[in-house]
Amino acid sequence: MAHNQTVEKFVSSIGITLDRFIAQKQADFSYAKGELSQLLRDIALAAKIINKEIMRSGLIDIEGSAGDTNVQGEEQQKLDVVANVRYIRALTKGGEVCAIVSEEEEDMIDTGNHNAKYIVSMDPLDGSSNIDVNMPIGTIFSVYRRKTPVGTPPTLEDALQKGNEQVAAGYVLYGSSNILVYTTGKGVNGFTYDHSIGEFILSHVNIQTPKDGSIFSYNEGNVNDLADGFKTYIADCRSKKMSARYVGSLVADFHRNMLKGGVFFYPATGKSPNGKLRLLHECNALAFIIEQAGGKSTDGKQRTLETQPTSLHQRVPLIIGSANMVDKIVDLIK
Ligand code: P6P
Repeated sequence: MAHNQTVEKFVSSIGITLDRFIAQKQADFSYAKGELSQLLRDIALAAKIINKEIMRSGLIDIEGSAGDTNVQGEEQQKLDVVANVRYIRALTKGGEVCAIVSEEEEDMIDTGNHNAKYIVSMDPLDGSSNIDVNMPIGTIFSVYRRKTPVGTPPTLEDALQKGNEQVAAGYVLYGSSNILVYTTGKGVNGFTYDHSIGEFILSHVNIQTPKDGSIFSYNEGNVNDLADGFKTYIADCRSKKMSARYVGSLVADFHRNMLKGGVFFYPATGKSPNGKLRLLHECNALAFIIEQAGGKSTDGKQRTLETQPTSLHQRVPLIIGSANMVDKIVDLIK
């Protein structure tokens, strides 16, 4: 093998790291002075740490219940609590965030960084009941510019912003491989984690979701609770022999459907009259991402991103994915 081919084999480019991509894209925003870039790096750091703990969760007694319930009344898993602390610490120490709205925290957290411009809403570890059975789980985050003056304490006005006010949104999927996907409103890009060098490397450029798909995702156990329009849609999917795929981990179902084309829906049910998923911690971020990827997200009546939040832990019905599939469901449930 010629010298240069040998050398080439060992010195091929690792690709674009997340840090370098963020820096390059910072130029997209004239007002940006690096704070949002630093914020995204802080999230990526926490994701790397959480990833390490998830991968060893069966070995370090970090699985199972933390013996407490969160504000949702759901049993907290140990990793829920660990992830919550990791992200809060990373964002607080990073200094770019004045407040954090976490699914695991009853109230908005004032980080003390009152000169910071941004606020983050997040679900530190979604789908955590899947941890003990090695199913994929995820982190979901939204970034907003604060409404209150810099230098003052953050207020609920900063937290209760519509999803269309987001400046960035993303998720981390801890799955067969780990991928961080985010948007700042100029397209959606995915970065796969290379454990050997501890870097997220650009792997999915400008993700666009198909307008149609052959995957539908919902919890079959709720079918008797669903409005007739959903039952009609489900029957139609079955008649077309579409694939029913439901992991029970929102980030995993969302990511697969976005890449392949499909629709996920968690409507109002008897047990969850407003739907189960949280507007601020989960739905707004995924709605921003899916719209940037050419898809749609709605509660059945209005775009998810136009919903005015009224409380930190507000739940909303969610229909999200390929545009034509979302449209069809909306037409049927009208
Ligand atoms: P169900 C996990 O608890 C979660 O919040 C999402 O990740 C997931 O999509 C949904 O709930 C699953 O809910 O009622 O189908 O078990």
